Amino acid sequence: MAEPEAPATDETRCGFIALIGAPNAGKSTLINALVGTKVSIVSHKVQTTRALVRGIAIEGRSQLVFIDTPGIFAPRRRLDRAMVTTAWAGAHDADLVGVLIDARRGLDEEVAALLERLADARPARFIILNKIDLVAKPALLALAQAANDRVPFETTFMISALRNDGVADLRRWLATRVPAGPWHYPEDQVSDAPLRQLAAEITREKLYLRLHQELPYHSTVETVAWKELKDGSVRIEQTIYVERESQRKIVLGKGGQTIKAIGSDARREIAAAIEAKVHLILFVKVRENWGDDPERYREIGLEFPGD
Ligand SMILES: Nc1nc2c(ncn2[C@@H]2O[C@H](COP(=O)(O)OP(=O)(O)OP(=O)(O)O)[C@@H](O)[C@H]2O)c(=O)[nH]1
Ligand SMILES: [Mg+2]
Repeated sequence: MAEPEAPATDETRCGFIALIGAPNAGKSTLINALVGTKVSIVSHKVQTTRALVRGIAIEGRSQLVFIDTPGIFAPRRRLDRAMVTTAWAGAHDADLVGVLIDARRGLDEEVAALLERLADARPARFIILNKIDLVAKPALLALAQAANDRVPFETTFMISALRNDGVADLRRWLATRVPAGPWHYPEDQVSDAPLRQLAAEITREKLYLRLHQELPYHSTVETVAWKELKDGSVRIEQTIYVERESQRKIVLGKGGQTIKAIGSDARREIAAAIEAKVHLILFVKVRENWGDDPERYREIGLEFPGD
């Protein structure tokens, strides 16, 4: 009988794994499932993630640093361009790249264009068919074949990020694939985002969930003040920027109802995330063309693209 290979028990591993895909494929949902806690906001709308978000997980002796990226699509506005450029940069800098495909959507034009561009990308690639809870098995197999015909992938996973189905297998596989080396972050760290930024993202998520149509894409949220009070609670002030007075009215809602609801949803979640009582004060300001203001991009964590 062959001797089993001796495990290198004292060898640590650490690597960066970027998840890319079309908007709404479930990248952020998957990162949260892989990490085991919410590090990136999720909504049913497209273009929720705007900048690179890191989530960190430990699997055995391996530290896995996941990079959530904005969805990749044909950009129109300046903000779109910055998001898509950032997503590709995230993929290039990673040790491994996972391409997430919404299995129900399949290989449409947007996904095909993404695969084409990925064909000459350097890092090791694997494919993840997500949302398998919505699709029958034969269709999944056909989709896996079609994607691999376009670009050869190391392996294909079929998962449901929402139901946490197949996520543990993916994490175990990744733990064997990241390079040997020291961990980059302390063992208990799950994210590298500052709390101020996480708090702004949580409020933006609530905006996405409460507001309809295009409005969320014309707004951005910044934490402008953060003060720890004597009683252990935290007073947080945030500004929601919109582009027009009419949008400001919608965010405020009748008698301030909408902003109140957004504020109370956000306050509850921020309090849970930072484990302290939170007083959240929200301002809504009109800033025409904030989408062309370099300072707003810095706050989001994006490079300001030229014309
Ligand atoms: N049914 C089902 N829905 C899912 C699954 N994974 C994610 N979703 C849903 O898909 C929607 C988009 O999820 P996100 O995680 O925000 O997608 P994303 O790829 O990060 O989107 P962007 O940040 O806009 O690029 C949300 O409504 C999720 O609840 C899944 O496995 N099954
Ligand atoms: Mg996202």
